[in-house]
Amino acid sequence: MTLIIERKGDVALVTIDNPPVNALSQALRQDLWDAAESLDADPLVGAVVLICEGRTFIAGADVIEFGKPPMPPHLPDLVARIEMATKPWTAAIHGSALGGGLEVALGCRFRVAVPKASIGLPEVRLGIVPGAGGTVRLPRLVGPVLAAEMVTTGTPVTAQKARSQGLIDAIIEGDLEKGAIDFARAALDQSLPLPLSQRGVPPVDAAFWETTSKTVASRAKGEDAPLRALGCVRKATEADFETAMAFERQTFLELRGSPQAAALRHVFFAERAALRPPELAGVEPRSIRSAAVIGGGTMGAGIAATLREAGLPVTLVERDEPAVDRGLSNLRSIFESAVKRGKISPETAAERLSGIVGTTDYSLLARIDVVIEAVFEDVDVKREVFGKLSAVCRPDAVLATNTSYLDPQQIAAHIKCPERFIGLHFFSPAHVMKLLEIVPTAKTAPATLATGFALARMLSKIPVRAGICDGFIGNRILKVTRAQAERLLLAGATPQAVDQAMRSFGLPMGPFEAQDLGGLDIAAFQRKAARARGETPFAPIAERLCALERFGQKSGGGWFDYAKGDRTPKQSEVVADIIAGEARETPQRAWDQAGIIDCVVLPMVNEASKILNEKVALRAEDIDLVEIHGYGFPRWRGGLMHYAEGRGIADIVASLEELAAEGLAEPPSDLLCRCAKSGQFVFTD
Ligand code: 3H9
Repeated sequence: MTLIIERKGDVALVTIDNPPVNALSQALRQDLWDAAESLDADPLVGAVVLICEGRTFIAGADVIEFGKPPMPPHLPDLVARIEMATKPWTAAIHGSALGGGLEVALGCRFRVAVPKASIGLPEVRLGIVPGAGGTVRLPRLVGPVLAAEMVTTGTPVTAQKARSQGLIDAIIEGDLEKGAIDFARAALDQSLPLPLSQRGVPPVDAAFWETTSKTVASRAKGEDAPLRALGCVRKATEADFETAMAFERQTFLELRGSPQAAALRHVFFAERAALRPPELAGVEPRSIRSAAVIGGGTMGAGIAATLREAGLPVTLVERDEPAVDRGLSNLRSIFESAVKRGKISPETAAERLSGIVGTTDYSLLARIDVVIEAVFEDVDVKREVFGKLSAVCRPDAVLATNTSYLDPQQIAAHIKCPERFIGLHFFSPAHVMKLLEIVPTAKTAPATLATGFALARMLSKIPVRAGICDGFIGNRILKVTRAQAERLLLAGATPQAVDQAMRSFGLPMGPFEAQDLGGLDIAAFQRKAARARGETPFAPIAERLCALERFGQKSGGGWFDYAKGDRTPKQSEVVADIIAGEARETPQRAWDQAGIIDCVVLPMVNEASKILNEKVALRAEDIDLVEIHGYGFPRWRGGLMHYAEGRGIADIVASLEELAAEGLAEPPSDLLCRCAKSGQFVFTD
């Protein structure tokens, strides 16, 4: 049973109980349909309240059913059935009313919600548009402008905004069930509002559609659903209700079967699975009630900010008082900028800052649960920090390093109780980037590893377990991206052409402009360390730029030139001359966008397959998450490995062989060749 019906005087209380998120499975749709029929027939019922058990109102259609043929009763019919019920329905919302959940609520005559509820149509995030009248009824309730914003971004609104825009009729403080029943009963004494299907849409200026289309297209970066969703809202303003409904349904069905929707569903489930790695089933994490960060630079301050956002008290340790002050000032800047961007209130910023103690005194860490080191990337400096930590911290406190490319086992070589040690690799800026690579050593205890994943959940990060190698998962693939980008320059492409091609693929930035933004000096430092280890990193042109102190935007030029105070990349004659000089020996050829993309992306797939084969990543979808959340790989392509499977592994193997024959890439790996037959990254030992 997914539904319970109780009588509360003349109000029927319909409670949905379909864990985990009350998604609208076929069984639930049928139960709701039957409830509408039986309650209409019941003379003792005057009104109906629809409420949910568990942590949320209806979170939407059941995404698991999207891969199967649609089964009746279809959601648009169910919403219409509720809307036409002879007894008025009131949706009582707690948690989230999302997608089909909001569409059901729009079919109800009234909507009430608790103050913390959030309400939205996030379908575009799954590569689809609302398919049960969301784009047609919502503009009739809140107007086309807010409706367009909600359906094209997928961002939910708060209960307060929903109330102010007429999306909900009341906010219920206190007990939702009682408040909703009282509301529904009181409404019986007033004349009923028209069902949304019978209302008109407020007019909107024609120029609005032109401007909004441009904004949506530029934000979408190759993703189809947002513009199609805008098209549906526009149709709702220009056509009658039935025509607009048919248009929306047609668009929904087309997109539901699209590769982009399949990719976005893949990411949706991968993100959730990432939080619960099967190898940690049954392992209890340690409790986390306090945290400390060692080092208040950009990385350390970002980590401290994200810990505070999760409500943890934070101790920030630096080597001397001026460094403590700088660390606290970095944190203040992070919070102030969040206030400026309207993300948090000044009060919240003050509260977050007041929860941070800055100190030089390690003895204050004696009772802390998790300590994260984010000092200079030097193994001796880090060892010294962990020497002090292992002397003062509790033996069961989790000690973590944020190193991005040193070997965590070397850092932890001398600590006491090494089973509590782990790598937690945050990405910069740590309070913004979602990815967290979790790197256990051979001695890390399962409970420590589980604590890393529990911390990721607390911080709303996407955790991916990574094995130890140079660069772990993400930076190891990034090295290949950058090397390939340079190979292209040597073979006749320009930095502009490479960046442009990668943006057309869906990346937010090309590899050269991204290096100019982050600074070329960091990678130069890593290459120096690699050479000291006897490796021969490939970056002939980047090395020449660094020798000229062209470190990127911060030094006024890198791969591109920059005018003072202007971040627009401009072609550089200096760089063009360096490339021409370095490319003297390399055969030149013309490059189109598809060729550039293949020359960058396919070697990334090749490296990723080695990472899988070496078990540095345990699952192909973990690599997808690393690329999406750490490097801006287009989510709608499903990540690097999902893209590779869709493109065809056999085709990739053949293309890599051609590139390798021209000296433009490594030959395909054994795993890639093995997977070419099945077309999937599934392998057995
Ligand atoms: C839609 O509605 C289309 C309609 O317009 C038209 C139809 C005709 N279905 O996120 P969590 C599972 S499209 C199936 O960790 P939280 C999830 O996989 C839909 N399963 O919880 C996980 O399973 P497991 C539009 C779903 O508390 C478990 O629930 N709606 C669905 O952190 C817990 O999830 C959306 O896009 C689903 N719709 O966050 C909303 N949703 O435990 C998507 C979740 O086995 N959902 N699951 O790993 C969310 O945004 C969050 O789940 C929510 C709760 C905010 C609700």
